[in-house]
Amino acid sequence: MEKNTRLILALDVLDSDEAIRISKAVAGHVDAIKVGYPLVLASGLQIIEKLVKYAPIIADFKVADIPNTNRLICEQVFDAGADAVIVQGFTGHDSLEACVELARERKKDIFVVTEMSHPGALDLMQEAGKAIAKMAADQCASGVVAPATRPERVKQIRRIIGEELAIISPGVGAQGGSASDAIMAGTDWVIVGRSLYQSADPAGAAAGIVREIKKVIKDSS
Ligand code: O7M
Repeated sequence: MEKNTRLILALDVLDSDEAIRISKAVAGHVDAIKVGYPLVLASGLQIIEKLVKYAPIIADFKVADIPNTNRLICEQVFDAGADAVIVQGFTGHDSLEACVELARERKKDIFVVTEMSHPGALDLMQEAGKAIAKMAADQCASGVVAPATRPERVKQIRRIIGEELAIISPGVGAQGGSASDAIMAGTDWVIVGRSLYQSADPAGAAAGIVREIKKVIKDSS
């Protein structure tokens, strides 16, 4: 994934025509499009090959199973044309290794969820977040998912994983997080859903976030 605009669209719409319309509109403003269960369950896995012409596709299936099942899932998703798969880290080193090994064979990417962005992540997930980040780094995953809603956690996770792995951060806009705070905390890409796909002008909304990101980077250099 090329680091250009540093913006990833979370395309949680259900209708495939709408998904294509929005992807076409924001192409050029986003470095990748994240598709997950809502769109794929409603439109089928073949939606991935329809969208991949607009941007690289990150398949957010938060894969969380035993190693063999994880590998089978990731195979299907890579075969469908996805460039990256998001997996959970809490299932442990062997489950993660199955995904990372396959991605290496296919020259694809795996992003590992550490701590999630919603309030309930504090109940159980946060405690394991740093250990998951370390495991992702030890296994040489492509990157981790860390919450834009808690920039201080992004900072801590960056310290743990170093500079080799990427951080992608959801929670900007509808969940209250800010793109500039997340970028300043050390995230590489912000993931934005509702603020883009519910906008009357998704391209304009995306361009606005990209401008904000570029400004904060310029101001801080
Ligand atoms: O901008 P939103 O809130 O409309 O969308 C955020 C997207 O990011 C949506 O697709 C969520 O499923 C996803 N997400 C989170 O919001 N929080 C997380 O901690 C993790 C993810 C995610 O993408 O996981 C990989």
